[in-house]
Amino acid sequence: MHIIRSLSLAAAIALSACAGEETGICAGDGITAGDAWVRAAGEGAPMSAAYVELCNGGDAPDRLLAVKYNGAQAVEIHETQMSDEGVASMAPAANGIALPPHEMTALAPGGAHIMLIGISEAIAEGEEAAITLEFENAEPMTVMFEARPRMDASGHQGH
Ligand SMILES: [Cu+2]
Repeated sequence: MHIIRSLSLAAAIALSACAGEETGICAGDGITAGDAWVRAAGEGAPMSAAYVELCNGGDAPDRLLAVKYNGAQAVEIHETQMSDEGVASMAPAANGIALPPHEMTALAPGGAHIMLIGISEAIAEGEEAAITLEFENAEPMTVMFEARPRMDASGHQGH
C-alpha cells in the first residue's frame, strides 16, 4: 500500500511538472531569451559559437533572421545536419530559425547555433558578450551571452 501511494505521488508530481512547462514556459508577450552563452575564444580565433533558448510567447510565428556582434568579422546562423553515415556538418540556415508560437526553440550544441567568424576581440571565460538578435517580426534584442569553457561535456567539436 505504501509503495503504491508513493508511486502515484511521484506520477502526480511528474504530471504537474509537465503541465507547468507546457502552459508556463512560453506564455506572455513576444520573444524572450534564456540560457544565453558563448564559447570562450581568444583574439584571432577563427570562430566561436553562441547558443540561446528562444521563447516565442506570442500567438504568431516568428523567425530569428540575423545576428549582430561587434567582436567578430562575420556572424552566421548555422544548422547542423547529420548525414546517413552519421557525420555532422553545418551550413548557414537559409531562412533563419523558425520560432513557432508558444514554443521554446533551443540553439544548442549539436544543433542550430550562432557562428561567430573571425574573433576580433577575446571572449574570456566568465565575461559576457553583447549579441543582438534580429527577428522577422519582433524588435531586435541585445542579449548578454555568458562565456563558458571552449569545450564542454557534450563535445561540440570543431567550433
Ligand atoms: Cu557553425
